[in-house]
Amino acid sequence: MADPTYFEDLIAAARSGDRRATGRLISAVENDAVASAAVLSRIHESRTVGWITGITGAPGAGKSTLVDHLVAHWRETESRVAVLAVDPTSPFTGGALLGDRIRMQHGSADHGVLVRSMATRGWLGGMARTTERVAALCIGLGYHEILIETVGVGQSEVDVAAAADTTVVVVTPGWGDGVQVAKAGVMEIADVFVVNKADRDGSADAVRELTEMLALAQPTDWRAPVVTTVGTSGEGVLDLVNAIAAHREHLTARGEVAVQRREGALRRAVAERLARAAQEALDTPTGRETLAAVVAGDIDPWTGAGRLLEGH
Ligand SMILES: Nc1nc2c(ncn2[C@@H]2O[C@H](COP(=O)(O)OP(=O)(O)O)[C@@H](O)[C@H]2O)c(=O)[nH]1
Ligand SMILES: [Mg+2]
Repeated sequence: MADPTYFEDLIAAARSGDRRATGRLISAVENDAVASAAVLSRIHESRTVGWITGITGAPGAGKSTLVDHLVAHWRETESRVAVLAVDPTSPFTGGALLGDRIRMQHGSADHGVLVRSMATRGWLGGMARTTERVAALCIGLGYHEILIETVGVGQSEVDVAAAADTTVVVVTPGWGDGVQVAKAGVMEIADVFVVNKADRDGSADAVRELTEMLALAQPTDWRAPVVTTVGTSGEGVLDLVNAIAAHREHLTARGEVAVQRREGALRRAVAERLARAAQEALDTPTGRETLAAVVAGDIDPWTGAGRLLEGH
């Protein structure tokens, strides 16, 4: 790994569709701080035509089913697609169900589709950061569409949404949890709303409730459209594709995508370097002494942190 051409060779192979090389790069980015920085600094700014779409919503809402349809749609136009699944409850994580379904549809030799279940524990800063890094890697490797499927409604989803260019929130009819959606800040992160399972009663009510909530929200220059889908039949999927495309055009026209991505990338790089420095400070003899003093109750943690970081 000391060989500087090691990652360059892997990147070149991955760009031409070599799956093993792609897998190795992803593992490096997921598991190792130094390797991650080495890889990501080498793919920076390369032919960035990719778009990152985050799909979030409660377990069972139909996210994976919709992801299948999106992949199928994008493969028809020969786009290279990467699916990153962050859903720990998804059968995909255990049984590779989504991966199997996608491979069944497109053939195991379809090198245009990458399906990856994210490691459940990132090395630093948790899943959200690991996902961001892998998404950035996929962009650099030339994937056109990157889909991040993540479960639930909570801080980690909000974090993952920050890594996405377009965030799709999936709800289902009778989602009496509309208030919870509002509370969890999902209204703010959604660029597109999907009411899936529109074959069930109450989908019109769900659409109305969402539309009313959106009308009350702070006006911005993008109002999230509400799309209805039936995941099992594929009905409405084209509307979803078009809504994602419309949001992409909107952001691109404002010329802010590159700015947002670069700013986000710098913030993450700084945060990672500082987190690593913190770990390294703890691993020194002074760090271990300080830790022992805090554990023994001789000094408080804040004094300990000051001693380590500022040397007093
Ligand atoms: N009736 C109905 N079932 C659906 C629809 N979309 C998905 N499902 C089913 O809902 C279940 C959960 O779907 P899945 O995509 O795994 O949800 P996820 O947990 O959000 O990824 C599966 O049994 C799907 O077949 C839909 O539009 N209507
Ligand atoms: Mg799923």
